[in-house]
Amino acid sequence: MRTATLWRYAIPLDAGVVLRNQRLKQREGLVLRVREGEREGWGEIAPLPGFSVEELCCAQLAAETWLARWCAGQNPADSTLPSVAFGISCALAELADTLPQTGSYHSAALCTGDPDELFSRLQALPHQVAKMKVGLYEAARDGMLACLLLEALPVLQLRLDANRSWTLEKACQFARYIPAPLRSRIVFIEEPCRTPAESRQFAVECGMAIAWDESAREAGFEVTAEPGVSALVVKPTLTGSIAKVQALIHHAQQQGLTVVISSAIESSLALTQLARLAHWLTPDVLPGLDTLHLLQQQLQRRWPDISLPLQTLTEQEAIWHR
Ligand code: OSB
Ligand code: MG
Repeated sequence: MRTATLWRYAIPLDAGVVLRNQRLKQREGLVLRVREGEREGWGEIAPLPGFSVEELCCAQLAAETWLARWCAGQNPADSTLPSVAFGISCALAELADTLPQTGSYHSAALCTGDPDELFSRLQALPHQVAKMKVGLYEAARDGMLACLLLEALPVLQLRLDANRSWTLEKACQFARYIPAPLRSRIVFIEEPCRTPAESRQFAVECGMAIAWDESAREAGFEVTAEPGVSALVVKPTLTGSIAKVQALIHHAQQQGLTVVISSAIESSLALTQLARLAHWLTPDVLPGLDTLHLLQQQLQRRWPDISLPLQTLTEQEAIWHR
């Protein structure tokens, strides 16, 4: 017999989490548990406001419809809503024991905010790989800060993410602050410019490697080997089922791109599953999963060695059950 349960969660976020110009106060999502015989599997469905195409209410409806059919013995096609397809596929993969247990629990350290605090944090890193958001302030400030960090920490590798905020001129202005000998330690800049065309031009003209993130999710965008493009950032919650994520990763790797599995600020439940996916599908690359500290609680499962309090769902009322 098959059964399924859905819970809804809300986790307060750190005051400073700003996404696409909106301040997000709490992270909301759904958690599902499926059972068949003696086995069970868990998944999380958490569309990210400003990034996901679907909203939570539609995701809930789609999940209920899908799960009702599954409980009735059918095997429906993946939901067209990426967060729903991803969450359900995780739960089914656990049920079938096809998502390996070992996880990549070290990430590129996400740096936001205060340069002084940053410095001591980066020094203590086991891997000396950090990711810094750029494009929020003046390109000159970003350039000087990146340069300062690279000079102070001689083995530090930096991934930068501009979230499409620069014009080509601003991006080139940034690059001018980085002396040539330091540039090789900027592994890539994610989405430097407002359009993919400008980003490509920046990569070629300024000789800095770029990575695709939001562009790769746009209709009609083809992930291919191109001059100056070194990596693809994959956010499964914004992409779809594990099978779809796997196919995309395989394709990008065949094209010679580095694939970085990354978070869409999921709770510790999905984040640990992303760590397992990363260890399985991109074993040689540090994932971009350093977002747990933005949340004030963990959910249902713990991230190793993190002391944040744990919220458990099994003692809360479910919103749906079959
Ligand atoms: O632009 O990569 C982004 C998180 C939520 C939404 C968008 C982004 C992110 C991250 C995740 O930066 C952390 C990472 O990729 O290392
Ligand atoms: Mg990005």
